[in-house]
Amino acid sequence: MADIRLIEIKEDILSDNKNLADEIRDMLRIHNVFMLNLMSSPGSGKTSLIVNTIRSMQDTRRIGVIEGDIDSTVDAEKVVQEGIPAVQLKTGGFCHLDAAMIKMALDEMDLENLDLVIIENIGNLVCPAEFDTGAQKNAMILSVPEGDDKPLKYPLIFNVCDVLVVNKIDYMGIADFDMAALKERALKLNPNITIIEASCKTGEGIEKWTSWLTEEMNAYQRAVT
Ligand SMILES: Nc1nc2c(ncn2[C@@H]2O[C@H](COP(=O)(O)OP(=O)(O)OP(=O)(O)O)[C@@H](O)[C@H]2O)c(=O)[nH]1
Ligand SMILES: [Mg+2]
Repeated sequence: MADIRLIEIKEDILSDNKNLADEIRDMLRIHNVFMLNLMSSPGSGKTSLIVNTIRSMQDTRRIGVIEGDIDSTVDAEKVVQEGIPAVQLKTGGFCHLDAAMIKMALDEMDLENLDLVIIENIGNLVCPAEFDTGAQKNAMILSVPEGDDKPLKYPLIFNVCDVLVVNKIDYMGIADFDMAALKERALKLNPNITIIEASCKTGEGIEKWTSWLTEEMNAYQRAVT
């Protein structure tokens, strides 16, 4: 089984986040690595989607994962069980990941032997959206039990994301969730956002998600080379 590298963040080292994020993108381009920043509330399904993605794509893409958590290594353990290298960033209270933290994690990774790095950001709909991590694309999950009103309450995260996965659609009919209203609200904030309905439990929509990711990676690689 792969090891978990553990980095404990002791202080907020944010100085010039945007410049460092751009430097990270330059570094990733040199190594031809695509990085995806995955954000959502606690429990909406980030780790589940990462595990599904690994299972669908690991035969064709070399994947690494950066796990961000205030404490614990439980999510990183789930990733290494899939045979995938993981770096755990323990933020010790910070509710977001910033470019400096991601740089520390990437320095621990063998970028020469990776095609895709997925960041599981801290479970939170507010702070993570404020920090550019250096990822090529931002993704978010909203799960059905959280409600269709979240774009009204947390607009920034919908603005900065390229794709929205509406997860736990197996709860439709149980939860009082208006999918059409959710889509209208999300698209009003961000007309370019791609919306994918999925369930990490039943597997519905996972192929659409991996197709989106594969297309983005292919477009990136065409631009890099
Ligand atoms: N019914 C159902 N349960 C799901 C689905 N996706 C995830 N879950 C469950 O939801 C719970 C939380 O999922 P995680 O993947 O750990 O969520 P997370 O976003 O990584 O959570 P944090 O890392 O704590 O922020 C787990 O019990 C999952 O099994 C889904 O599509 N349907
Ligand atoms: Mg998780």
